[in-house]
Amino acid sequence: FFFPREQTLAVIKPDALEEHREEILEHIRKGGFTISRVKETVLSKEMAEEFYKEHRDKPFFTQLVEFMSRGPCMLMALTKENAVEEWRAMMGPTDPAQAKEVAPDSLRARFATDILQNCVHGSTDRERAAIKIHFVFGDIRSEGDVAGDVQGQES
Ligand code: DGI
Repeated sequence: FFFPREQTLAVIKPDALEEHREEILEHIRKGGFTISRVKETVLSKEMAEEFYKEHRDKPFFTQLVEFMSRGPCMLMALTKENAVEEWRAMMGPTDPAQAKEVAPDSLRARFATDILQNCVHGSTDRERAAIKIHFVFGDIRSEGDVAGDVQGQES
């Protein structure tokens, strides 16, 4: 039978990919997410600007783009029931200082450097998740993608 499952776009950012890749991937698996698509790449400045374009008027936009394009990111489509909300919960609040207060087990509490270099990204709603998954993976399987468990996405 068809069991609808939700997808979100998750990113392990350059600060964390170097140091905490295995621990974060372990959290993702233990949290019951399926990694349906994955791509490891260095974002160009242009891609980072497009990815975070809703923040283009913020004072930290230039820093954010520099940081996101400074080294390899791991970009993933995560599939699970209620994936958007559950991945945001696993990430914790944007600022790791706040994360340590309110969500000490979250990824940002444990692995983020500061409010800018905060180790992971996750979509805030289903519509944005769909847009970002399309932006990152498009319709064509590119090199570096793996075929994962895509149960629940078909028909
Ligand atoms: O969805 P989030 O990543 O939790 O947060 P967001 O969409 O408000 O911001 C996107 C990213 O921009 C965030 O992960 C890190 C950076 N950022 C957000 N607020 C600040 C910030 N960077 C600095 N330097 N200062 C901020 O206040």
